[in-house]
Amino acid sequence: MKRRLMTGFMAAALAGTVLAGCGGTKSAETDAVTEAVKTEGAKTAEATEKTEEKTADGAMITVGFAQVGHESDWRTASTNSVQAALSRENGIDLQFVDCDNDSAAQLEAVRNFIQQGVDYIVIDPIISTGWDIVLTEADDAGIPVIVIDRTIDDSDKYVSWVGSEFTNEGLAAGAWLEAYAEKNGVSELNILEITGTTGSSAEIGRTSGFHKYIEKNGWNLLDSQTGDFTQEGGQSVMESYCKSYEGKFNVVICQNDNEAFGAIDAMTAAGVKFGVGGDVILISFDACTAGLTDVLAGKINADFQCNPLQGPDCLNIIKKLEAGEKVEKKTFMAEPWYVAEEGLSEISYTNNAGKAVTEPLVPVDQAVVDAAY
Ligand code: GZL
Repeated sequence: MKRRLMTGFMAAALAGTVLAGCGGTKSAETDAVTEAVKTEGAKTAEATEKTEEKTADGAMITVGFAQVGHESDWRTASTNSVQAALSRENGIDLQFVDCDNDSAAQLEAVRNFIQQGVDYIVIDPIISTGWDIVLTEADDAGIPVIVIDRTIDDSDKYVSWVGSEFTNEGLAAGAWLEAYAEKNGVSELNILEITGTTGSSAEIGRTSGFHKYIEKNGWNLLDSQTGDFTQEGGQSVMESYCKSYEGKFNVVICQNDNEAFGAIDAMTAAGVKFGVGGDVILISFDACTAGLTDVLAGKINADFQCNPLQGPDCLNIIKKLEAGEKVEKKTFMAEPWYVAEEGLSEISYTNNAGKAVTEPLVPVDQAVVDAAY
């Protein structure tokens, strides 16, 4: 749905409505409304000119996309998916801003899109709070906002969100570790955690879900520090852990593959044996191609997918809005759980919606790696 262009006819109708509905003195009211019509008329002329300009360009729809940054393989796949779908061939003029994991820069990018008068704004929010004021500004400007991947938790002034159930990802990881430990006779779990960007819904959900299993089983969480979803972050935290907890840990959980790559480098340098047949169980999230390659090699024991491919969903939502159709407020991506060994074929747990679920575990072979994002 394009922002509605106030035609002369609509402005007159509006003036009629305002006049009939106000009850103030007629003459003052009439003057005020006449002024309003003049202003709307000027806007209409400008907007019409803009539309003609767009028509000359083949009616391109302008979309502003404020992306988290470029911190991980997952992010690269996310950016590529949106840029491939919101393309000029599909009638979209995409204004892309890489916000470099900087929340202030992301708010500024959205405000600039509002100033530019884009037709739609797409946001992958770095953190889940601090959004209501700028979303109100977009709403006042009549610009629909689509949110992808991470969630905005302090405002509902957006038309649609497409992403992952992060708490379920954490619950699934806990359920798998519980079953894996039981099957392999690991009675004591001493866990080191490397979390994602603090305050992102991905970090909040994965932490919340996995910690339910720590509490349920009395597992020993030795330490938890953020790796900010980067390989450098994962490596530096793991280097510190290898010094502080040498010989005391048997589980490392990283909240994305790039942190796991860093942890692998650090544990390898420290002579720690991890993965299949090792002393330390390594768990990760995202299941990008490089992550699944490490699962196939037995370096990562289990990798819980987070699906980055929301580009086609964005395009479909925009097409529906342009056609005046309703869109879903929330859409969850389908996400498999991958494992290095075939010992366990499924996990059962109560998901974040309170539903008892049983979900398959997918053993990784080369075909799975080749099909990864
Ligand atoms: C989760 C996504 C996270 C990924 C990381 O949906 O926002 O951010 O898990 C990425 O790899 O950096």
